[in-house]
Amino acid sequence: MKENLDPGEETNTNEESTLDNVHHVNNPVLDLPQIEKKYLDEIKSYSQSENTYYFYDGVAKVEVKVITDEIIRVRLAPQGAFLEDFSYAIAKKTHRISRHQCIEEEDAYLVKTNTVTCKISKKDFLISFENREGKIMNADHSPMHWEENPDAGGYYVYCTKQAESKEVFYGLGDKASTFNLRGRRFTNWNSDTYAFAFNQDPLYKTIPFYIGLNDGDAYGIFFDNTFKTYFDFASEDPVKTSFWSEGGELQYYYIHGPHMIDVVRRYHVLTGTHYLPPLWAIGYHQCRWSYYPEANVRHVAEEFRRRQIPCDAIYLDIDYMDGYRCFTWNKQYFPDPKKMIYDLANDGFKTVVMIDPGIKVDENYWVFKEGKENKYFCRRGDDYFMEGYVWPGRCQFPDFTNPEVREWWGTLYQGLVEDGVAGFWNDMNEPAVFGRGTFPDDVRHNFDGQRGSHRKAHNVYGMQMVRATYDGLKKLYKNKRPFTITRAAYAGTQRYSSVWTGDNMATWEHLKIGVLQLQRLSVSGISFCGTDIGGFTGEPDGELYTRWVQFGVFSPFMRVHSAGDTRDREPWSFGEDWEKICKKFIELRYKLLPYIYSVFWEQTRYGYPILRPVSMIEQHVESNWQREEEFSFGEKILVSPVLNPGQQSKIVYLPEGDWYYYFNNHIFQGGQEHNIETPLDEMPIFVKAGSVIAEYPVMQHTGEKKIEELLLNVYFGKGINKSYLYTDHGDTFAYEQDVYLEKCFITSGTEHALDIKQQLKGLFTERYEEYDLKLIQLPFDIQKVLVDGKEIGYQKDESGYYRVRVSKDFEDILIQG
Ligand code: MIG
Repeated sequence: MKENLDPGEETNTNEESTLDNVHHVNNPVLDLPQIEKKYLDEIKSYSQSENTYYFYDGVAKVEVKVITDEIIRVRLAPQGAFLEDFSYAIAKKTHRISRHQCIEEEDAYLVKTNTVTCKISKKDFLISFENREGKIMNADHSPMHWEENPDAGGYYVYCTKQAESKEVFYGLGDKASTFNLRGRRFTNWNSDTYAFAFNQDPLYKTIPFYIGLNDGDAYGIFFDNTFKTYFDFASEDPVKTSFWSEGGELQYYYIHGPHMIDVVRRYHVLTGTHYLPPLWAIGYHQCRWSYYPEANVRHVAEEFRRRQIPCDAIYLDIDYMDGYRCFTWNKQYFPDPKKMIYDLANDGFKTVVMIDPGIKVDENYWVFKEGKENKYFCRRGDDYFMEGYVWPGRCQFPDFTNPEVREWWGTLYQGLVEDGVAGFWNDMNEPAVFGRGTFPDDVRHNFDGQRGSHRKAHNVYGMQMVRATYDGLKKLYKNKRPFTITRAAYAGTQRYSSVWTGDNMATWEHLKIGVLQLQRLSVSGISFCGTDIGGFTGEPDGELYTRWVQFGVFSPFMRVHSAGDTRDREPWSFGEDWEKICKKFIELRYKLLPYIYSVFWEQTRYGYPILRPVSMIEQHVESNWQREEEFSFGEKILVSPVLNPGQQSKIVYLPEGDWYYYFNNHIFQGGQEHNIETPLDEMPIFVKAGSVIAEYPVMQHTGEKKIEELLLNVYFGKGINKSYLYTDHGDTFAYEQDVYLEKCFITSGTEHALDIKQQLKGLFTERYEEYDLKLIQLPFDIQKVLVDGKEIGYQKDESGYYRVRVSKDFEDILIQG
């Protein structure tokens, strides 16, 4: 037996006697391993099971799994045992892979797909990803490492990548920071951040996904870890980009590009896309905290119609409830909600109401009673209920990570749905608790049977709430599409909801932050997003409000909202001059509806982001990497919102090709900057040459008019261009059974002719018979128009544009000069 030794002293005993010591010595235990950062060591062995490859250093194991030809997942098990393969973010587990194999070389293993090679170096366990030509897209700076967490259990896990000297980084969801994230560090911990500041972090959402762009080539990293996570983009050390977590597994996906838009598309392959919203959800929405009583709601709605300003939805914030009890009505303010909602609906307004997670502790309140009886509320480590104050007073909180609770929560909406409510707004689901901010770490969660403390469930709490909401509504509405909006989110939330950016401020700086946040959300998998137009807290003047409405037209979600203590915020609240401009721009949103709806389809069906920053449109142009204000909505319309008071003009960069200034159809040459006049009733909006953009007549709400003839604006362009137009019922799921129409217009223009071909896909039939083609800036005078071989007539309208009426079923139009 050894005596108590100085801990620093070397002991040269063999293994057997060491074990002996551990078993028999009393105090202290001499060879208890120190808690320190541990790194992967030299690879000792490797094995394979189908599309998964394992590498082992004698203690730790690394799994390299081929998910698709372009996506590879890496996982680390410090003691060789992986956690259960479970994720709230991932939409679908199995995908098509064409080919994969592992080749052993002298100093490395190469896991190869058709497009990517993941190289795992034997000696130091460094992992890198290469393209087919052997170019390194992304590489470890140090081997993956970890440190035991003796208090909570598990490990802090770390991954450190090389940051190339010119590499730039995008993504991470709602961060209120510069668009390029290089030089910054971020934390993901969903937080209720009223009146947040530029660079404040964390905010409401956790999207642990970023895009690296280096030397013109892009890739993505998705760190699927729900604990508090951190990202450092060459901030601590200019040659390193790292991400780490306070728990869970070191698990990340490498997503190949090299085009940024494909990285985003593939990220959507992993985490799903947005559901197709009902058409009304992409109209203009009016909100405030709060419209009540009923007479006020009706008054606002009437004013919209009287002033002929389009609007599709009106929101009821928390004051519609009885003492802030979810799923109840304040009968004093709303004596007959069903009648009110019915009348509003007749006038073309959908009603959207707020639902929070906090359930009032009240033995006479059915939701509380049901939750209590069924043990649906979250409990602390020592089994006390998680209680905290929110709007209703003392509250308990459903554990939305429990599938049974989600099921129940979904049914609670039945009454409101029967009352006619068309959409739901889930707030405070970070979760927010007055005073201490959120739940304490020891709160326990079901985590879909995986069990976990709040450390693990915090960042998915809001996502699981809105998932329960969406899934419940989907059943209640039968074949109608639900509309949901959430404040908190985790990666994958797009499968259940749209989002807004939370409690911003009525300042010009916040308008700019909004432009950054919506572009960022869009490249981070959450395209259906919006800001509180006008700013939540504080008072905008007419100019700020109006410029924000202009940006709102090109926000995927367009809603004005403001805090409880603010003055009126309707489009007419700032006087006639501003009202006129706001009206013009809200009308523009409605004219663009067929285009906007088609862009949503491209997101839902194909995973394309709705907003596309110039750095994405032209990633090969280095000067674009830092641009923050120009972005396109879909592929065809590029804007640059006006972000300063009194701004007379603005420098706008246009990507290569020709662009039409929307308000007068003047052509600007792209690939350069232009100084664009910015009078108050205009903003820089450009349409790409060669586009066919359908236009609806101005409607007061999306269901107001049946389209009798569809106007197609044809922006002449040289060469070949494709434009897509999508239509369907607008509010059902029939599109899942192919009851939709996806049209593709292929234009090809020369000095003397324009040819337009149409291809159709899907089973939906429109009620109108004809298109009204408006031919913009033809470089020739028309001599002849041939539709499917037959000559037809054409005219010039009062503004001098050629107009041609053709059957909607045409296959080919040849316009000859
Ligand atoms: O503690 O429901 O972000 O949009 O109007 C504030 C009242 C709670 C915060 C939301 C805001 C909403 C407000 N809510």
